[in-house]
Amino acid sequence: MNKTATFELTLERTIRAPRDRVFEAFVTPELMKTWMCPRGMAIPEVRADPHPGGRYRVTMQARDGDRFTAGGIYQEVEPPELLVYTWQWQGEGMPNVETLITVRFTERDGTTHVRMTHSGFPDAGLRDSHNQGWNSSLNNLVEQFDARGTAANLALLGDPRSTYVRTARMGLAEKGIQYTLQPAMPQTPEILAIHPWGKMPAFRDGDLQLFETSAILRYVDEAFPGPSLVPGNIRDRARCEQWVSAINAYCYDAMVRRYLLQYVFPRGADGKPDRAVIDAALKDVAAQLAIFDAAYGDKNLLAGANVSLADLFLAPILAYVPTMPEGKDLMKAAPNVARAQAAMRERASFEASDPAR
Ligand SMILES: N[C@@H](CCC(=O)N[C@@H](CS)C(=O)NCC(=O)O)C(=O)O
Repeated sequence: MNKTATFELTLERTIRAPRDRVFEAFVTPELMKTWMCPRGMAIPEVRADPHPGGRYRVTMQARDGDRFTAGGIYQEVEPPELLVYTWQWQGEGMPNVETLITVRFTERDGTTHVRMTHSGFPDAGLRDSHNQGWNSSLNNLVEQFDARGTAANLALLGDPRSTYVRTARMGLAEKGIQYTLQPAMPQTPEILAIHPWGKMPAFRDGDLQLFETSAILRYVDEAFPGPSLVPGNIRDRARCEQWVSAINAYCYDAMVRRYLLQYVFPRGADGKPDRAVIDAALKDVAAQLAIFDAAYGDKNLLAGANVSLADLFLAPILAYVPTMPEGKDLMKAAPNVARAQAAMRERASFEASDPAR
């Protein structure tokens, strides 16, 4: 061990599973593969010989194909209570320091409490980067045993009536991810603690905080398994991005801010909707629906062969249009949009994110 090393980190988790099964997940290669890397990475190779003096090796792979390998020697293996092993990164450019991991497994009312100490870091920076990596990995571990574990880590803050909140909820549902919806209104301290502009949604995954729906769903998409929310093909991916950007820049303004919200929160004289604002918005809404009508043609999706962020951004906005006085006529004039929206309404993610539920 490096004698000058003094930094260490400790992480704890309570897992709803028997202690021997949690212990196994730390030392059995097929199980280690399912969680022992930060979110968004995969483990293509793992070897383990869990007895004192035995070696292990874990290779992690990032989405861009870059591989990182760590390995070490088991010092103490006492199933299902204690595991002590050295940890050292391999390969050029990796920190050349041998550190030590101690994991204690304690039974608590039918759950297992895991306490992991990783010691021997020569500086706080290296300790902190490992802290992030292990936090993410241990979250994976918790979810391997109990999908409800995700809901304890993931929180989406906002009002379910917001189209952006619904977009985020649809994305999470499409991925099959459990999360907690924390009701919160814009500009409140809960939202402002994450979103400097005070808008919703805001998002938390453990210690990670994010704002902006697109960023939230990009993270969720890369960090979790499940169907991809962006097309695999580069042209379709660019088209997806094009529609997300246009919906954010033009459609939300016309369809929601200047049209829907004008009826819901009237700002005209006598507290009535401002007709001039609505009429101007209506022209833009009709023009935008015609653009989408042409874009859909005989298809029901905006980009690629599967539902993508583009569809998830548009569907919650379109869901409000027919509820407006002129909405049904607007939709009648755009039959491809009406058909594509009907297909989106059939999706479980649409139902699961229904603000009325
Ligand atoms: N660009 C943001 C837009 C979020 C947004 O405008 N949210 C609306 C609700 S749909 C909001 O918070 N409005 C309240 C406000 O502007 O204060 C995103 O993509 O998340």
